[in-house]
Amino acid sequence: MKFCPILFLSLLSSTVGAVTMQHVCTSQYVAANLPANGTILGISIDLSSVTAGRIDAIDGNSRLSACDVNFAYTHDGFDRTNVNYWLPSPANFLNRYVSTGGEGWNITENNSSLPTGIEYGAVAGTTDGGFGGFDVSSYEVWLNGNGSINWDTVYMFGYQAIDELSQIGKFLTKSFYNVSDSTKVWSYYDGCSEGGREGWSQVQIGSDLDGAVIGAPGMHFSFQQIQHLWSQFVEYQLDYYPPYCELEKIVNLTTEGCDALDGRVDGVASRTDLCMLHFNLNSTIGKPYSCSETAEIPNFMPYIPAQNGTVTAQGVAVAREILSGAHDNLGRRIYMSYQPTAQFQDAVTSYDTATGRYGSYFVQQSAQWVEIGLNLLNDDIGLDSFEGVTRDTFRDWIATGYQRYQDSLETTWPDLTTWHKAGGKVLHYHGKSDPQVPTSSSVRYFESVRKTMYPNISYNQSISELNDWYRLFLIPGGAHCGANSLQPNAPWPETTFATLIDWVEKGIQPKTLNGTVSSTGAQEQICGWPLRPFWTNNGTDFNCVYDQRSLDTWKYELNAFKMPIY
Ligand SMILES: *[C@@H]1O[C@H](CO)[C@@H](O)[C@H](O)[C@H]1NC(C)=O
Ligand SMILES: *[C@@H]1O[C@H](CO)[C@@H](O)[C@H](O)[C@H]1NC(C)=O
Ligand SMILES: *[C@@H]1O[C@H](CO)[C@@H](O)[C@H](O)[C@H]1NC(C)=O
Ligand SMILES: *[C@@H]1O[C@H](CO)[C@@H](O)[C@H](O)[C@H]1NC(C)=O
Ligand SMILES: *[C@@H]1O[C@H](CO)[C@@H](O)[C@H](O)[C@H]1NC(C)=O
Ligand SMILES: *[C@@H]1O[C@H](CO)[C@@H](O)[C@H](O)[C@H]1NC(C)=O
Ligand SMILES: *[C@@H]1O[C@H](CO)[C@@H](O)[C@H](O)[C@H]1NC(C)=O
Ligand SMILES: *[C@@H]1O[C@H](CO)[C@@H](O)[C@H](O)[C@H]1NC(C)=O
Ligand SMILES: *[C@@H]1O[C@H](CO)[C@@H](O)[C@H](O)[C@H]1NC(C)=O
Ligand SMILES: *[C@@H]1O[C@H](CO)[C@@H](O)[C@H](O)[C@H]1NC(C)=O
Ligand SMILES: *[C@@H]1O[C@H](CO)[C@@H](O)[C@H](O)[C@H]1NC(C)=O
Ligand SMILES: *[C@@H]1O[C@H](CO)[C@@H](O)[C@H](O)[C@H]1NC(C)=O
Ligand SMILES: [Ca+2]
Repeated sequence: MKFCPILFLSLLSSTVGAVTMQHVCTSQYVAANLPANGTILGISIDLSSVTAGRIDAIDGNSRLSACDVNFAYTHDGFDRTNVNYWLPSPANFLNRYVSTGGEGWNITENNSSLPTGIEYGAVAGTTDGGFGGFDVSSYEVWLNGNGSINWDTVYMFGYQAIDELSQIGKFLTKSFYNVSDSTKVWSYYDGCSEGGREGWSQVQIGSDLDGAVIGAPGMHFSFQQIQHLWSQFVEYQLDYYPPYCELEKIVNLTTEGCDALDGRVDGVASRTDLCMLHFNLNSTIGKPYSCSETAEIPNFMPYIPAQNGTVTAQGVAVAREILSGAHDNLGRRIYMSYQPTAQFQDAVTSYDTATGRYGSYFVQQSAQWVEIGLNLLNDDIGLDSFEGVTRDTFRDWIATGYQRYQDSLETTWPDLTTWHKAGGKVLHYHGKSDPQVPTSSSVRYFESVRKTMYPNISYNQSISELNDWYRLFLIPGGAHCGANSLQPNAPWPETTFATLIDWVEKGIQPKTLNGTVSSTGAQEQICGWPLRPFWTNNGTDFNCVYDQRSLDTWKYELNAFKMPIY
């Protein structure tokens, strides 16, 4: 017995059987439940930094309350990393812990990623990576004052900070709720985009987690950053800067033209692979377009005026070259591109109000990558011109990044034996119309893991072995880490964390994913790779089919490189 009955009753008024938040959500109680210095390699927690505050209703929902815990730790007295954990009330705690990640150059999304944990009775955590606060992006501290790379930043961003977040978080979770040694605390990771790359980093280092939900991972890091610049470079080479509306019209017409290829006319092009095989972009030439004006989104999208016109052959040539993907001067393939029906977001052009002309617009993150990550420019304005750049430069930029960051950011290690042997599960998803991370990069990695880990058995057998612990789902019509405004009838999986929990804790294998249609709220199933969705009986019967010719469209030989690219 932990409590004598009289003390028990006096402590608890309404929630009989559980300790209340008031009792445990204090900085003293939290500090007493943190790992002592040296328990986790190299980590010393600054106990004077611990704060704990109650959040009584998350997003206005009084069922969801949490203890908001913040503190800092150092590595043997050097540097300083801040972490933030939300802990569910003892009554709602379900023996779970989850680490979350960031996006872009950020390792965190602040506390916006934490409610998902609370909803499922999990302690949820996020870290600032040691970069100087939750409002500091990694790129701000990438370089030392003398211009050399700050490898502490790179490795913390690459994988170390999330691993430490998990280790401290799991310790705190057990200790805070008095979980007995014989009771398991299930531990997870959940993240998308850069957060998806961070998830793979944890799986690849064999982190001691039970499962990971990984969305649209920005893995193949050196390729991914340079890929963002490819669309702009195409416009530069073809010397045509299409109004964004023209490109969006091409996307809409592609979706329309490919809608029926999946066997159901519903405004969703669920089979971008068949689209690639059968749709001729030239059919969009001459079609009228018009758009209203769009406000600037700083660092992301320029101001776009109201515009109208007809799709031009030049616009189609730009679209075709973007979709064909980066090639070097000899025509050898450098990387894969987005699927047809993905918005041409990287190709957005800036509008000069003085001249009324469109020109190039550099995606800030990737311009910064060339400037800071590759450290190749001698000024501090970032990449803002392609003067002197050729297709071979693209290959060389990638080769430089690949070599420099192979063990920190590339995140494509294909041998997951440690993770697999420990029983870890991975639920990996990726929107089929993702305009920021090529969907095929997820397929490429899945296939690399399959071939690396199961080289000696048949294809079907290897898929079945792999699917016991790693499943990939391509989301029809899905955009980057969310539903697609251009295909509102497409499903988006809203319950991936719940699905992973069921898989890990109850052994329920997710053969398909639950998706919610944004326009209607209807539920639809999403097929697991390599099966593809196909409707028969005039769009009434849903099937997940095997289609070799379609599967072949997802495979690319990156023959501009002599190194293996996983
Ligand atoms: C752990 O180390 C930190 C930083 O060196 C120090 O501030 C703190 O007092 C130490 N904690 C304990 C319990 O010794
Ligand atoms: C979440 O973090 C922001 C700062 O990023 C803060 O203003 C806000 O109060 C926090 N929300 C809660 C519920 O703690
Ligand atoms: C996190 O919150 C801080 C304010 O505390 C804000 O400056 C910063 O932009 C936020 N970062 C993200 C990624 O939302
Ligand atoms: C990254 O963090 C910075 C600083 O907190 C913030 O201004 C920016 O919006 C964040 N970017 C993304 C993509 O979240
Ligand atoms: C650059 O600065 C870093 C951090 O201060 C230091 O460790 C490194 O030795 C310096 N490198 C050179 C070449 O001065
Ligand atoms: C854990 O045990 C301690 C000591 O018995 C007690 O004070 C505390 O309330 C317990 N915490 C929880 C969450 O049950
Ligand atoms: C593309 O389709 C979307 C969704 O139907 C619509 O909102 C948008 O205006 C269309 N864009 C163009 C350029 O026609
Ligand atoms: C598309 O049209 C261009 C001329 O505008 C032509 O050169 C090209 O061969 C056509 N492509 C296809 C696939 O029809
Ligand atoms: C097209 O845009 C011009 C201004 O650029 C405007 O005068 C004209 O009315 C617009 N036409 C249509 C059909 O929207
Ligand atoms: C595959 O077969 C080769 C040759 O028989 C053997 O050397 C290798 O260990 C096998 N690999 C695995 C992963 O079983
Ligand atoms: C998926 O949806 C079905 C109903 O369509 C439901 O029974 C099931 O609980 C859902 N699974 C998850 C993990 O949400
Ligand atoms: C097929 O379904 C569409 C609606 O999705 C309907 O308009 C059409 O009449 C159906 N065709 C047949 C042959 O039933
Ligand atoms: Ca369709």
